[in-house]
Amino acid sequence: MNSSKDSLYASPVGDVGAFKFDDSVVRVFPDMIRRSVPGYSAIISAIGLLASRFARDRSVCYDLGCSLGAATLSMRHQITAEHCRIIAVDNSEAMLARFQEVLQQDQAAVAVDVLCADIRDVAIENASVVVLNFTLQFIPLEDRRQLLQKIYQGLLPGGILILSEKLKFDDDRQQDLQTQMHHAFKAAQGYSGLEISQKRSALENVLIPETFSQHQSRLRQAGFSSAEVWFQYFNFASIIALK
Ligand code: GEK
Repeated sequence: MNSSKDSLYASPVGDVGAFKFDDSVVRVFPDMIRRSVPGYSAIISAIGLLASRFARDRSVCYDLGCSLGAATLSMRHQITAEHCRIIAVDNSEAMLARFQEVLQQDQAAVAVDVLCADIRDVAIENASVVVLNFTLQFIPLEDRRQLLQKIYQGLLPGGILILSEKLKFDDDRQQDLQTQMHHAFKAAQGYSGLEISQKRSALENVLIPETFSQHQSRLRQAGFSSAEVWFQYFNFASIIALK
């Protein structure tokens, strides 16, 4: 997917406002997420592999908080189940307008429905695969439990939730180290100190990370029989939760 280079926070911004998924972000999003989230491309590829294993005939795969549809496209090109479709949901109109353009250039047997909605309001039914790839972290803390319960209930027996998140750590030294290593990763990707600190301010109170044990216990309470990390790169992890 073509994308402009992310330089949104390259110049000093007097008052760094809260981060929004608007047109300016959409223009640079693929470059931004690849240079900001360690392991992003590996996770996207693995979502396709997992979907090819877990997608069932006549079931639905959900991509919740799909942005420009990277996880949807990865699944779409690897699913071999018959009469399986993907429902991709995001509440940013700007993201979905661009995603629709991308979809028009993409050919594959699996149908994709794109829905502009809040993922808290979307029914999850007949699901074999649900993806929350760096989306739950933007949902208010008090709504996360209900969303995960809804996903659990909408999954078929043997279904899978792939949950990728930025993590925080109980131990202060670990928290500082992982944060510094993430910033070192971003610096190695060409972001300046100013870009890193202004982006950090913009995401404050917008992206709320939790610890792995908070995620694991809530997933178990929602009904999942097992929830384990299958991938981690510094403070970014992806979890497989099994129904
Ligand atoms: C990827 N999964 O490339 N309802 C619907 N969408 C929402 C909501 C909500 N309540 N809150 C946030 N979003 C993607 C990357 S980005 C992650 C996901 C990031 C959407 C928001 O509009 C944005 O598109 C996405 O969640 C988060 O695999 O930018 O760090």
